Amino acid sequence: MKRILALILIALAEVALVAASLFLTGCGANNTEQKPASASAPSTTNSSSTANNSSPSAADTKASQNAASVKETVIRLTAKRFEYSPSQITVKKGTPVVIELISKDRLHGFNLPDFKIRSDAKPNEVTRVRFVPDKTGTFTFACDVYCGDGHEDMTGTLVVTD
Ligand SMILES: [Cu+2]
Repeated sequence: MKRILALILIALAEVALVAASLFLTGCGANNTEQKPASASAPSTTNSSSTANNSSPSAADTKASQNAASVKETVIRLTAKRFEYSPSQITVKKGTPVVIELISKDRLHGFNLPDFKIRSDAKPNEVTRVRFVPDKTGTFTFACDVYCGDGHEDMTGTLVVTD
């Protein structure tokens, strides 16, 4: 009878071991389930590949930005005592304008109060001013850095057309 009890105990111990090993492999199975979850990291690389798909569209927006920069009106405006060249600029309403300011002699200013634009015009250095004219008309820009006798006459005209 003692042998039978011992066998039963051994059997129980084996069952417990099997149950424990099942539990452990169950945990292992959980781990391997987590690895497929980390294998869903490839799915995040899929989503990053969709991010790659969106980066071509970002390249598209860059292209459209390039197209927008093509639509920009770029004007080189030279300042010198006591005039701007050209003295009259004509741009289109709604089209971005980039004015590239440069001085031929000393520091001047570029002040376009109707569009709340002002900038320095420095010698040997291009200063860019960008704005979008949102109204039509004829507007005056002027030097706002005192540059000598005649500074007050240093003005130009911006014409914005439809
Ligand atoms: Cu001036």
